[in-house]
Amino acid sequence: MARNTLLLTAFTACFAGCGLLLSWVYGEAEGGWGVRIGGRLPAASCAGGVPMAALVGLPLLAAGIGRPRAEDFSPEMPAEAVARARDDLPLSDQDDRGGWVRYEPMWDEFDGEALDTGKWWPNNPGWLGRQPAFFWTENVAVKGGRLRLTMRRQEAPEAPKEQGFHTYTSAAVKSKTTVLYGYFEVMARPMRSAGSSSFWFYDSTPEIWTEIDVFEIGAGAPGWERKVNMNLHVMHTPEEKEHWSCGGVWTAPFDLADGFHVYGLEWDEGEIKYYFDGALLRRVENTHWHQPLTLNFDSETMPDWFGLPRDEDLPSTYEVEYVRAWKRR
Ligand SMILES: [Ca+2]
Repeated sequence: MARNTLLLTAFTACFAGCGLLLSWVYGEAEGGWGVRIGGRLPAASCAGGVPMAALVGLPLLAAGIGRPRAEDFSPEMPAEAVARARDDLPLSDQDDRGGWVRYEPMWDEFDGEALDTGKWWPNNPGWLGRQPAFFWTENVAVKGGRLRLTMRRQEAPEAPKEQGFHTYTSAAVKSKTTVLYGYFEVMARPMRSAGSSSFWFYDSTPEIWTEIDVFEIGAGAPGWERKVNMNLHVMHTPEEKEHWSCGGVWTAPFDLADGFHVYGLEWDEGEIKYYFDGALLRRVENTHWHQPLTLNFDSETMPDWFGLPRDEDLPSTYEVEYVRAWKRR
C-alpha cells in the first residue's frame, strides 16, 4: 500500500512537472493560452489536459482521456485544386459519395438585397463582441451577391463604453436555428486587417457549451496572413467542468485575403474534417461535438492574438459569396 502510494505520488509529480514544462514551452512558443471565446491557441496542439494535469496531477488526467490527440491535427498539404462540376454538392465530394441532401435552413447564396432575417440574426443576440470592437448591425450588409461584414474605426452610439467597447465596430451574423452534423461550405475572402474573419459553430446552454471553429483568420495581422486556424472547444459539459480546446493551423502558399476560397467542414458523429478548396486539410475524431450548434460568421478584434488593426487597414470587409449546407440522405 505504502509502496503503491509512493509510486503514485512519484508518477503524479513527474507528470505534473512534465505538464508544467510543456505548458511553459507552448506558452513561450505561441504567446500564451487562450480561447476562441477569449484569445489565441497554441498551434497544432490540444490544450487543457496538460496544464490541468500539471496543476492537480493524476485525477484530472482521466478527464483528458478520449480527447483528440495533438497528432490528429497534423497538417496535410492539400492535393491539386478540385474542379467543380456541380453546385449542389460539396466541392470535396462532387461524386456524392456522402449522399448529400441540401439543408435549406443554413443555405444562402446571399443574392438578395438584404440579409434573410428568417434565417439569420444581424448580430449575436447573446454577445456584444470581443472588446474593444462592438458588433454593430450597421456593419452587416448583403450586396453584390455577397454577405459583407465590415470592421471600422468609429464609435457606435449603442456601444457600452463602460464594458470596454470603443474605438472599433465590427459585425456578426448568427443562424436562428441549430444543426447537428452535416457538411458546411463557404466561399469567402477574409478582410485584410487584423480584425478576424471567422466561420464557426457553437451553442451555449446551462448543461453544455461546445464550439467548432472552421476558420479564424487574421489576414492583415503580421505573420498570420496565410494561416487558417482551426479550433475545437469544450467550454463545459455534464462531465467536463473546465474549458479546453484543440487546434491546428494550416499555412497557405499565398495570402488568404488575395482571393476567394472554399472552406468546408464535414461534421459527423465519428469524425470532423476540414477542407480548403475541396482538399482535405485536417481530420480529427469527434469525441465531444455532439450538440446541435448555431452557424456563425463574425469579425472580432483579437488584441492578444492578431493585435489591434492598423488605422490604415480600416475599414476592411470580410466577404462571403455563399454558405451551403447538407445533411446525409
Ligand atoms: Ca453569392
